[in-house]
Amino acid sequence: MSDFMNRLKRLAADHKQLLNRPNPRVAGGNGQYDRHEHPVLTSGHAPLHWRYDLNPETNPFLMERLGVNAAFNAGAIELDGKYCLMARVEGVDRKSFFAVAESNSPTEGFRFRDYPVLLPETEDPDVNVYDMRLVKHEDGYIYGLFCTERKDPDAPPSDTSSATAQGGIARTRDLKTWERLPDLQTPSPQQRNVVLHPEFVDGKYAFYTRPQDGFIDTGAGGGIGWGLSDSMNPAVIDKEIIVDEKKYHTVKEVKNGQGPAPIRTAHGWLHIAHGVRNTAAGLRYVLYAFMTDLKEPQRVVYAPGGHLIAPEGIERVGDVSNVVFCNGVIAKDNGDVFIYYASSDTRMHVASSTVEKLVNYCMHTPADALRSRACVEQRYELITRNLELMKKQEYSFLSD
Ligand code: M1P
Repeated sequence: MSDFMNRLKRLAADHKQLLNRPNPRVAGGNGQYDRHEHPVLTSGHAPLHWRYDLNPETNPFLMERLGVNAAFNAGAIELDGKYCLMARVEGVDRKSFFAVAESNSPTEGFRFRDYPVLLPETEDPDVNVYDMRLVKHEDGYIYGLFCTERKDPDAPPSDTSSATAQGGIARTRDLKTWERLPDLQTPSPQQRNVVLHPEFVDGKYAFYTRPQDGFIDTGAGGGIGWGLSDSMNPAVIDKEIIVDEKKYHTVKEVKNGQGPAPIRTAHGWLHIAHGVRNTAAGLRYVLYAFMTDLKEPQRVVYAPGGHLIAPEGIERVGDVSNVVFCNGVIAKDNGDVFIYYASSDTRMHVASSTVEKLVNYCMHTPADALRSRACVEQRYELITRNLELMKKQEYSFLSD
């Protein structure tokens, strides 16, 4: 057999092994959720026929011709009995694009479809698109809300990196055929992390936004915003209010952003978001949770302090290290919740939980007390209650 064929067979065998790798839960979690042993999607999951020219005549060394650098920040939806991830796939040329990976299992066996999404453009073509939230809206469409990035037209010629970010919108019924709609218009100069609320509010489309003055720095943009629009074509928000503000000396001190669309529960809308703080080693992104009122989804009713998921182990390292980011979650009718989160702008993971556990976490975890002394007082209260319990016979093993 030729070297070409030998190499291709080996590549195919390795790829198959990666795709079929079992992904058991990791025991010993903190009660809020369980991690799983392996990432659910990586650059290595990209099909060989996306990356290699498989013709020995034109590619005698079987080189990668269009490499894939990363697969991360995936939207998620359950459709026709399949778990579908809308991954942000990044080519080695740094451009991101969207691609659906699906599986019959929520935690393993994800395979990309044969082709990535050929997203229609607006009259002002996107230079880069990323971080799609998939929202099944009560109007019957599945909306894809994503960030569309273009070079800043006001940047001086010497500045070849300033960009502008806006909320891009497309819709579909089957994740195959896409209709591109005009970008969201808001009073803010830039937008990222725009998410559609799944239900009408006062007969209007409701959006979570993240107003920002600059591309990286949110400036006066004070946190996760909220606004209403009469239509989706075009979607126009005249007035933006802040739902969940960034706050000094918390996990969302520098900025924050809505994750996936919130989950409807009996006790309110359950939100997963990301919070960012600065450190000597750069920005640190963690996930946190909160709940809003069922009738007024813009009103926070429970806000547990601190992070829900922070990067751990291998998750801490990647193209943009010390980052976890979530824009996809699947909540099943039986109450199971699968949180799809990316680590360090490189790969996708899943954490398994339930609506019951996450609601309990939100309702009964103390809010951030915002000062060291007040936080110690919170802990004193917990310790004192526990020490009382520990006097009982059935707890004696804790003191042995
Ligand atoms: O690099 C970390 C994340 O940075 C951005 O998120 P935010 O706008 O909240 O800072 C996004 O580019 C996101 O894709 C990326 O994971």
